[in-house]
Amino acid sequence: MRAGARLALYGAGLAVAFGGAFAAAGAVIPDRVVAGWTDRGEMNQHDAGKSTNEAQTEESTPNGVSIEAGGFVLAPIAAPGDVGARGELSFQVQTLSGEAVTEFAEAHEKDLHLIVVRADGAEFRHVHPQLDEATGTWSLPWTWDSAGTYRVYADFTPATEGAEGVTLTRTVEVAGTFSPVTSEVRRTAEVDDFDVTLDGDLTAGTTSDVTVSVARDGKPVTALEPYLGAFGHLVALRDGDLAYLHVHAQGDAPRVGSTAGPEIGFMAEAPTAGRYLLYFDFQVDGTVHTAEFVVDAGHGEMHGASDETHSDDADGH
Ligand SMILES: [Cu+2]
Repeated sequence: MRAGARLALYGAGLAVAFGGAFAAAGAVIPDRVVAGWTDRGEMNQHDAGKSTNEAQTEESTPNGVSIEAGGFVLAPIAAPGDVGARGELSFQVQTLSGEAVTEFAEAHEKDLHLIVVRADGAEFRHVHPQLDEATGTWSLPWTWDSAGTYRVYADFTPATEGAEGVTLTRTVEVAGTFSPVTSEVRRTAEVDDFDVTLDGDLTAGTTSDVTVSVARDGKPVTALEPYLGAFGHLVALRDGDLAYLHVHAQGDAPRVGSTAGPEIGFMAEAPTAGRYLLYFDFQVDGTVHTAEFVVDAGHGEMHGASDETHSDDADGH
């Protein structure tokens, strides 16, 4: 199995690519735009010899819904089992033969990005555990704030030359009284003393401009600081299967001391119509904040769906 090629297709196929498929298409990416799967998207171009059937099958496999990908497995996660219990969250990335992986390639200033979110989209965390290079165990202090089923994502790049990024995921159950949150479309977020707004519509199968704007006390914030090598990070999860899309700001890495804002642009390509949960990380005055949005992607034009009635003037909804 050509793991690299398959991963490339994950990126392009799941297309949220929020940039990856966009890059693969050879289009021009504006400055300040964001692309997470650029590498995977480019890999896709080298894959032209693949049969259409094979490519289509693989493209339908979304990123970040499996414990296994690219020859790696996310081993069971150890974590406190109850709300409020202080402890540690730890895990290993292993090869298919069960060996712990101890070397990773740095991406966006970290060897591994850990995303933890409750299955209803609440309780989002984006953190960076420490690796014990002797054992291959990643860990960090951990306390759950609420009960429920959680999805834990390990987003990393293998140390092998030319390797593509891998996202593995597992569920973790946390005991306690569970109060699920029903997601509703939300384009503005109040986080700490910031008002953050998401503009732009998502349409399935097409690339859309999405802009995040940050204000404080009604004034635009132009003091967004570099964080993990970008002025802002966007994680997108597809509601329903929590397929994962980690997006970083495109363009030159910000210089130390430089700032940006109030707007950060992203390219978004939703693979399917329906709901997406977006988490925007940004840093001001040395503190990282996360704004949460919920948006619905509309149905785009379906290619090859010739046997379906298609209305070209269906703009009335
Ligand atoms: Cu990270």
